[in-house]
Order: sequence, then structure tokens, then C-alpha cells
Amino acid sequence: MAGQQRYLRYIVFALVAIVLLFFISSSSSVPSAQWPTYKGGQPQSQDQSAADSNAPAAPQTPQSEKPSTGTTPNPGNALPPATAGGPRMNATFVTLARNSDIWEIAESIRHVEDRFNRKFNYDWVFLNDDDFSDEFKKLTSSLVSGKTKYGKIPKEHWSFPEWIDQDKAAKVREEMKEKKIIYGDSISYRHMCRYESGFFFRHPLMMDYEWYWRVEPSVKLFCDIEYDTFKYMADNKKKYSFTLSLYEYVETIPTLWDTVKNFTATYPQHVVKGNSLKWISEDDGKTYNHCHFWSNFEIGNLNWLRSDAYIDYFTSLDHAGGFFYERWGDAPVHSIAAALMLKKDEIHFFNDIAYYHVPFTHCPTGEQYRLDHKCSCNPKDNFDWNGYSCTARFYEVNEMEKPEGYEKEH
Ligand SMILES: Nc1nc2c(ncn2[C@@H]2O[C@H](COP(=O)(O)OP(=O)(O)O)[C@@H](O)[C@H]2O)c(=O)[nH]1
Ligand SMILES: *[C@@H]1O[C@H](CO)[C@@H](O)[C@H](O)[C@H]1NC(C)=O
Ligand SMILES: *[C@@H]1O[C@H](CO)[C@@H](O)[C@H](O)[C@H]1NC(C)=O
Ligand SMILES: [Mg+2]
Repeated sequence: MAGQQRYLRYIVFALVAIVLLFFISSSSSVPSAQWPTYKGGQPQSQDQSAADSNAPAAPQTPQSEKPSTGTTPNPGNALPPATAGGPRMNATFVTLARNSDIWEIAESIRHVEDRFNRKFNYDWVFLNDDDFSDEFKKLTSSLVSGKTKYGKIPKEHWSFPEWIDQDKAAKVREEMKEKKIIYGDSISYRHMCRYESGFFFRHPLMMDYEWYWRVEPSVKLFCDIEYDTFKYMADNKKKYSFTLSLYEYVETIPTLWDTVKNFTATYPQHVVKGNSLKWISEDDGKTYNHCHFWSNFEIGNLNWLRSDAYIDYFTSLDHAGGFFYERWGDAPVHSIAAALMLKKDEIHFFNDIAYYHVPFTHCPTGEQYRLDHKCSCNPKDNFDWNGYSCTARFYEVNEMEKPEGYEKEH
């Protein structure tokens, strides 16, 4: 019996609460916003008489009622202009992808467009060793706000050079597979690394541009970027940039550094004074410390990559065969080039570009920045001050002040 009574009490209480709520919500002292309903692209007021006229109807707010302040006010009332003013740079996004990467690259494009390119409308070049499918072109061109271009990589840039000993290369792949080295037994991954190291910037579609921003499938941007990063690079005389840096797996590059030393011995004129050797070597060049910029994100200057210095460098490395006899990645290849052949201050760390590529995150250090730029990354995920990152070393070598609050976000 007692149980049933309690049950009834609950029902009565609930009914009273509903009635009370009804009175409160319909009371004129607490105005509720009247949102227009939209139908077929034409804004329509809930007030039928207004909807009957052809002019788009504004939301009907009775003069006596003040707009609701029941929600947290958004201080910026007007939305920023959808398009940034000013001239555009000679720049493009560039993506190397397979047709099967379609949904992963769609996700990346959406991030880049939402956080940056919807305002700047830069072009996007897609490169592939195969023909792009119509489905790939249809989807990606619908997502990019600038022009899209699709290029096929010539066979010579995606195959074994004639000086490579196929048996030796095959044996290495077998050994690396046994050692469980990531992509150790992959041929296509090696072609990809060689292509990104030495050829993408010479593709005919890329020859039309001076600046590039590399984007890979399934990457994310977590903060708004409100200025033209290409223009920043040009105005500040930057040639190469990064968001994440780390140590390379030694097993993939055992003879890379010796090959680089042979190159610098042959072409001492290509090594620039005031470079970042200190960032990649702790013994003045005797050995490589394996620090590299993570090249799945890059904003850089194509004319630098097309310079005699870089081409001589790539050609030397390519002839040594390490793209196939080992598994040299384009990240250490680009990074060593930037560290030796660019002046220190031609390399830029984009602390303000919040970036993710599995499994690492760069989340900008500094809470105020993150709030101001609507960042959605967790500062605890930031890799920069982790022991496996080389970014702290970059700050030290360049005698840069670490961003405020970095100790707290350690
Ligand atoms: N066309 C083409 N693109 C490739 C191939 N392998 C990798 N890629 C692209 O090269 C880039 C790096 O490859 P990814 O699989 O992301 O390597 P990871 O980031 O090192 O794990 C991505 O943009 C891929 O879409 C391939 O065989 N053909
Ligand atoms: C863009 O840069 C490329 C490479 O430097 C150059 O050939 C081309 O003329 C430039 N285009 C414009 C419009 O400046
Ligand atoms: C460097 O050059 C020397 C002399 O030509 C050669 O014997 C050596 O094998 C080269 N090392 C690498 C890693 O290419
Ligand atoms: Mg990737």
C-alpha cells in the first residue's frame, strides 16, 4: 500500500510541475525567441501574412519585447566576412592520394576549408600515380573553394631507377618485414617517399606556383586561421615550415647521414652559413640525432625545392639508393635539406596552426590564443613539450623564447 501511495504522489507532483512549467514559459515577462522557419531556401515567418508577401520576411519580434538574453551572448554580433580582402599569393594546396583515399581526403579538405581556405580560396592540386576516378574528382572539386587540378605522375617518377639492384631491394624488404618495421616491406610507400622527396614540386601542375601547403588524408585543423599563411611566409622570408617534429626510426635510415656527408663534401657551396645544423646534430655534424619535421604538414617555397642546391642534394641521395635499399622517408630528407641549406630564420614553426595527423597532435600553447581562435584541441594532447618531440630543441637552437605557459602544458 505504502508503495502505491508514493507512486501516486509522484504522478501528482509531476503534473503540478508540468502545469507550472507551462505557465512560466507562456508568461509574457519571459519572452522566447521567435525563429523564422525556412522552406525551400526562402525565409518564411511563422506569421502567415508576412510569408504571403514576396519580400523575405524578417523574424517578427514585437516592439515591446526585448530579445532573449537567456543564452550566453556571443560578443561578435556580425559574422566575419566570408572572404578575406587583399591580393592572393601564387600558392596552392597539394595532395598526393589514391582514389581509395577519397573519404579520408574529403575530411581533411573540409577541415582546411572551414578553418582557413573558405576565406582565401586557394587552388588545390591532386597528384596520383594512377588516373583519378570521376568520383574522386567530383567530390573533391565540390569541397575545395578554389580551383582543383588533377595530375597523373609520370612513370619515371614512380618506379625503380635503372641503377637500383632489384634483388638487393627485395631482400631488404623481406628483412624489414621480419623486423616489423612500419611499411618495411612496401614498394609503393617507397615510391611515395621518393616522389615527395624529389618530384612533386616539378610536376607540370606545380610549376605554375611558388608556394605549397601539403595536405594528407585524415588530418585535422583545430583552430581558425585568420591570416594568409602563404603571405606570412613571403613577408617574413620563410621557405619551409612545420607544426610537429620528432625523432625518426633509426632502422629506416642507417646510411642517410653518411650519404648526406658525401653530398656536402662534394657540394660544400650548397651548405648555407647560419643554418640549423645544431638542430639535427649534437656533435657538429659527425652524427645525425634523427630530428625531423613531420612532412605530412608543410607550407613551403617550391622555388627552393627547385633550386640547384636542393636538386643536387636529391640527386645524390637518389643515386645512393637508400629510398629502396633502406626506407628513407621524405620527412628526414626534407628536414636535413632545410637544416643545412636554409638559414635558421627561413624555417618557421607555426605554433598557431593546430594540427593532427595520426597519432600526434600539435595544440597551440597558450590558453588565450586557443580561446580567441575557437580551438577544439585538448592542450593535454599537445606533443611539443614531450620528450620525443624535437620542437623544444628547435626553440633552443634558434634562441627563441618558449611560448608563455609551456611549462604548465608540459
Ligand atoms: N597515389 C598514391 N598516393 C599514395 C600512395 N601511398 C601513399 N600515398 C599518399 O602519400 C601520402 C602519405 O601516405 P600515408 O599512407 O598517409 O603515409 P603515412 O602518413 O606515413 O602513414 C598520403 O597523402 C597518401 O595518400 C600510393 O601508392 N599512391
Ligand atoms: C607563380 O610562380 C611560378 C613559379 O615561380 C611562376 O612561373 C609563375 O609565373 C607565377 N605566376 C604568377 C601569376 O606570378
Ligand atoms: C661516401 O663516399 C665514399 C667515397 O666515394 C664511398 O666509399 C662511400 O660508400 C659513400 N658513403 C655512402 C653512404 O654513400
Ligand atoms: Mg599520412
